[in-house]
Amino acid sequence: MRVIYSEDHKLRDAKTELHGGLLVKPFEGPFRAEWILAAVKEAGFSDVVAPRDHGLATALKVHGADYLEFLRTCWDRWTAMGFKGEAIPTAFAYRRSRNRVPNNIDGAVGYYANSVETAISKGTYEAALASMNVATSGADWLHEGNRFAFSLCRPPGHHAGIDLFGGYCFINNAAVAAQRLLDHGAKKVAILDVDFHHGNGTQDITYNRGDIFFASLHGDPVDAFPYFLGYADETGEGEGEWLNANYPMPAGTPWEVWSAALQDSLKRIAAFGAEAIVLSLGVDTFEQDPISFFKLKSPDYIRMGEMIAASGLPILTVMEGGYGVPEIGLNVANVLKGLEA
Ligand code: SP5
Ligand code: ZN
Repeated sequence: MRVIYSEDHKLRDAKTELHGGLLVKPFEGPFRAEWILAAVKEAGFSDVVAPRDHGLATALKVHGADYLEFLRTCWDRWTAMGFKGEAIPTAFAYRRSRNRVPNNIDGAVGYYANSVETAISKGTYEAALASMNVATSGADWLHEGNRFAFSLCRPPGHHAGIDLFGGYCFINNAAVAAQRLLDHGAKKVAILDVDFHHGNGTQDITYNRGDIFFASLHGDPVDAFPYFLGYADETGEGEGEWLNANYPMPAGTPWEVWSAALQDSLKRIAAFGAEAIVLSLGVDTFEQDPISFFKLKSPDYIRMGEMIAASGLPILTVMEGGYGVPEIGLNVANVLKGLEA
């Protein structure tokens, strides 16, 4: 298992997250990648390399050019307004409003946001780019004929849509990596999202595409972030009809129930004829996660890896969420162990 990691994740170190009406220290911070890297090394995965710089060409196939330019310039435009805090939107394109991009950065932040807990801070764009390169470098490792890579992405990506940020995500690392596998010659790729939260950004990007099957196992959106997508009746459109599979599950869901959904998603991936799986791995399904409500235990992550590897496909694991407790490192290492077992 090759591990791809960039120190540049540290450039994303926001001071604020809007939570329960307060600006708190973000749940998503540099400590996460450090805990995960330490645990993965501790578990014997010692082939850790830095990513290559792949530029924006692949990202531009899944994100709008205007959106990437917004991410690049947001912090400077925000500080040029004289604002003292981090960039958090205050006004939105909403039902029955027009969808024109305002010139004013205060308005533009609202236009491009799908949720507002996530502040754009100094260095966010640079860290998001590094995270994307971590993912695409993993895709290249698979393309070179290897079966497994772990892209230790931070910030995460699965809530980032075509032209939307939020949920701690800015560039959709998994979608860009899948695009890179397709550009390398794969005809069909699956993205399997096992993060606790629905991969609304990935679904946005893949919903009408015939070359990517998207499956997401997550907390039911009637009760869980990101609330407005992730229902089981979202099945894809156009060339992507029947190529979107959502598995919403209730509070308290244990491994026995969760793993049945995983088994079903793997059947769908096989039926689709995927040539590779991009695994959007969040370990916020853990029973001790501070913002989630599933009940997976540390040994369950070994079985998760084993079940996914039983697909027989090459697997690029891309880091998404998982918060609060040092066990996130152990849980990630357990998935990697299960994959290679
Ligand atoms: C990548 C990823 O996992 N992003 C998740 C972003 C979630 N942000 C909002 C969380 C709101 C949680 N509120 C539940 C409080 C439970 N006490
Ligand atoms: Zn999550």
